[in-house]
Amino acid sequence: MCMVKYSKAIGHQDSKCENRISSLTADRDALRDERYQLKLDSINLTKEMEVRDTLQEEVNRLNLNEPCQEGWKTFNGKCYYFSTSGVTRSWESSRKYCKERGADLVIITTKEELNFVVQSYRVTWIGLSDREQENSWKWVDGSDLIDDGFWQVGEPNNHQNDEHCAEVSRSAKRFNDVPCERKFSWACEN
Ligand SMILES: [Ca+2]
Ligand SMILES: [Ca+2]
Ligand SMILES: [Ca+2]
Repeated sequence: MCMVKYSKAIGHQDSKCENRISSLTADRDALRDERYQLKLDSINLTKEMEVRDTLQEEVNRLNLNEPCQEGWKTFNGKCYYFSTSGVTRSWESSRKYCKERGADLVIITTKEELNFVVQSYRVTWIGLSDREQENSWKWVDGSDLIDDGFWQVGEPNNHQNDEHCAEVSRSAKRFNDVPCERKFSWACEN
């Protein structure tokens, strides 16, 4: 054990003790470095575990035959809800229904998805509107409508300056802008 001894000149530790102290200091620094490295390892490990869990959830979802909530349909790995036949809502109210279930109104980005959605109802609300800025059509996730090939001929026409929400119909298989307060069936996507 290192005892602090004083030589005749008071205040001078003996050199054996100094060596011991510097050795302990080095040990302490090494432990600090090690602890820091362990912390980094632990952070990385946590991140890796999070990624692994997410992937595992995705694998489970894909392996199951019923990957979506009860009553929802699967299409290309996404889940869709189609409102009960005969029940209709305004665009905003339809959207609220979807959001309360962790989803949003359907965003149609491919011809396949369009065909999948239009077969459900005569007229279905979709998550597309120009409510914020006239003729600037945006999906409910904030993305712009890039492919404008899905409008019916002559649409969107903003009839009577009061058409700011979009629907698709089974007959037209194309988008049309209509007043948002109208009541239609709706489709959610998650
Ligand atoms: Ca979609
Ligand atoms: Ca409009
Ligand atoms: Ca229209």
